Amino acid sequence: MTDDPQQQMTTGEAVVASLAAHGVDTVYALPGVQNDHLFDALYRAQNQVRTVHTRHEQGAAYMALGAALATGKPQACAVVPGPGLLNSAAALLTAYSMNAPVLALVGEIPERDIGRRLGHLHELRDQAGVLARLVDHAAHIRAPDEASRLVAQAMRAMRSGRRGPAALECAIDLWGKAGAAAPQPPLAAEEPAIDEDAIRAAAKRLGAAKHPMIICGGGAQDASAEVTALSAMLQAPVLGYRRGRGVLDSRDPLSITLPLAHELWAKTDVVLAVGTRMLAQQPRIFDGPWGLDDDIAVIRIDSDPAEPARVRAPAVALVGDAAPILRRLIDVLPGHNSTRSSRASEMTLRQGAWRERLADALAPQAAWLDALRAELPEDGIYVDEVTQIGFAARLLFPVYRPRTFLSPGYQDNLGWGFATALGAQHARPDVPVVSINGDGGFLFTANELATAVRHRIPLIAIVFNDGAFGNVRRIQEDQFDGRLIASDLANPDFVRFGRSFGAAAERAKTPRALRAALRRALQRRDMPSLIEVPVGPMPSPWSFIMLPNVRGS
Ligand SMILES: Cc1ncc(C[n+]2csc(CCOP(=O)(O)OP(=O)(O)O)c2C)c(N)n1
Ligand SMILES: [Mg+2]
Repeated sequence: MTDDPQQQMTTGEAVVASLAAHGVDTVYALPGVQNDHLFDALYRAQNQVRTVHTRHEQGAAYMALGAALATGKPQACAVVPGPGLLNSAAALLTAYSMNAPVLALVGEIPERDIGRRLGHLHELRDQAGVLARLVDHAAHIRAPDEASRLVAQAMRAMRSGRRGPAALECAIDLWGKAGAAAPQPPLAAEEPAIDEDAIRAAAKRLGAAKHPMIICGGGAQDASAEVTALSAMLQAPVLGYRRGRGVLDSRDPLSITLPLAHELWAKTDVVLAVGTRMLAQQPRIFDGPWGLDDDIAVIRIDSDPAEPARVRAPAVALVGDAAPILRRLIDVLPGHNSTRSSRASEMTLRQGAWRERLADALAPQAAWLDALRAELPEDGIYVDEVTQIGFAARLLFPVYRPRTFLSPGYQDNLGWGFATALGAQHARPDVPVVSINGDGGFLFTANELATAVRHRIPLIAIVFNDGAFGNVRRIQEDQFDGRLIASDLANPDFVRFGRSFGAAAERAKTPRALRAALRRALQRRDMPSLIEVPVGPMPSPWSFIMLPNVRGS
């Protein structure tokens, strides 16, 4: 590779140079013959782009996802075609549903044979069609002189409109093809102009609101300062459930989770929804909704122009990146808003009552989460899983900063957590990352302990071991008269399992022991730690999550 734009380079070299030009410093990858020339380009570019190889393509794509979520910046993974791509598909699906900028570099069979069904190694019928269903932006690279333009376009697509993953394919015989390649500078993201009429309309509605509420989703994670300011101006509670946690610091009396938001919902008259699908409130899926009637005005801020009216037409729609839109709203609101008296004492009382209720109803989960919160520093990152502790954390784990509570959103796919957390820890070596897991979910990607050891990634993984797909088992007990099927688990000895990889591993049987184990793990900055926590069945969180309609429609 060279700085001279006239020099010859291979397609692989041109792609890697373009990634570096876009600030991508890592490719999470698993090699194979179709991508040999890409990996040779990565070899040559090691001073600019690190290659972190994993033990399964699922791990590579989840690591890129975790890195994207923890940093808010585009990340890349590289996989072979066919089975390699399909192995990464659950992570790409999750990146799509979470609007996370993950670029997948995907190999292909020889260019001339695509579509001929000759039976090439890793051939997947209509791979381009599969990719087009997984991501919004996909392209096929055929030559070095196309590579940097296609990388730049993919990067722009991942940062424009609804954010999300992209894919670039290249055939086995074209990664190594040499030619002149002119580097393409990054393209500016396409950002719509802010609709000033809509800003005024939103400011009027909010200024006149008696009981406003702000609802944050993942799209609000980079607008924490703005949401905090607006919340204070309006004395509006801010709901964050899964992806919106941490936008408003949990220590703020106005920062609320599902149950308290539901308590306030019947009276709410104006909602400012920031980067959220409003899954809990709108009538669209089975778990909910809380209801929307004509007495509630909803103002939607979303980067996807199709989202605001997808279920129900909003009172006002503002399309674009949340932070600049909220800043305009903050400028204009004072002309329509009066100084509001503080709701701090009222909200503190309500918070206290719910904390007590949840800590009582979900006592075992709350005790383990208290131990974790007590040891995890303020800027430490918690990575969620589809497990009893995770369901409770979404309701009661205090979160202090944006991008420190990574939860998978509507996919809620079991087994996403450990490898995603590994990517988060790799991309944020400056802060500790803790991955919580059930024994079921952990073994989806526990093989990546080998990656953690190989690349010296100091992730802390806690495995809550109840010997079961506990959530499934409880449903079978409660709703199917105890006809248990496919929900019991035969597990390894997790401590010996972790140690066999070279990780530090120990067992903690009480919350106090968990705190001590976490303190020891937090000292290790060049090796992963695994803490097994043996647990029994836990009380159901679902009555606090699937909340009834309180508005009639
Ligand atoms: C990809 C995927 N497969 C299956 C499920 C269904 N599912 C939800 S929770 C669960 C059991 C989780 O078991 P474990 O990780 O041990 O957590 P526990 O409920 O025992 O705390 C299953 C199978 C899912 N959410 N995602
Ligand atoms: Mg379990």
